Amino acid sequence: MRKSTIILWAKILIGLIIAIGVLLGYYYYQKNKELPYTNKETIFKNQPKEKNNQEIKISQNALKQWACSASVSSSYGTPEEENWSEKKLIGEPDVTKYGDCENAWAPGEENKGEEWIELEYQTHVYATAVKIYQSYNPGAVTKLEVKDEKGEYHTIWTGDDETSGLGSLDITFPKINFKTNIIKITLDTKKIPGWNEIDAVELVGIP
Ligand SMILES: [Ca+2]
Ligand SMILES: [Ca+2]
Repeated sequence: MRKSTIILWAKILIGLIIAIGVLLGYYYYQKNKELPYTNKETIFKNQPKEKNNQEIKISQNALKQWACSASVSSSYGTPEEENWSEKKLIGEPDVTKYGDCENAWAPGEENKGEEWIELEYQTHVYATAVKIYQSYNPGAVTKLEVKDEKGEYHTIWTGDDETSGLGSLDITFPKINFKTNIIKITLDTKKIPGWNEIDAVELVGIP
């Protein structure tokens, strides 16, 4: 092989190594980048605002989980066309900026009125918080219920959802005396004009 050919191949090889390095760097940057969600805390009405030692201990031992399955009253996405379907509620948030996005769930109609989503999690926990990540026209959540192991629903929170922009509604409450792995969220989609989209829902609790 001529010397000039060897130099050419060496240059191509170095170029390829640099290109792969840049692509890998970009991939890890995207993967580890924090999503720009802001949060709006709402507290169960009987709970004092100051955190006491007991609560701090609870938060340290808490398990954080993302939904592993979901069912809904209706959805814009069909089972074939998964975009905006209930499947988009599963796992951690993946909408990167405020706006209409197929990675979030959207109801079947824009402003029909009452809609609900029900999320299931891997591990049963004594729940202490639920965080609802909303990515488009937030503020329509009206109620949070948790289902006990006998299948009964318990209302944990009702009220005004003041989430704005790309934000999470964080509902914290005292540790409840039964374990749960299913939660149900009710929305009033009439209340907030436009499509009310939810990206993901986190359940926090003690296993
Ligand atoms: Ca609406
Ligand atoms: Ca999502």
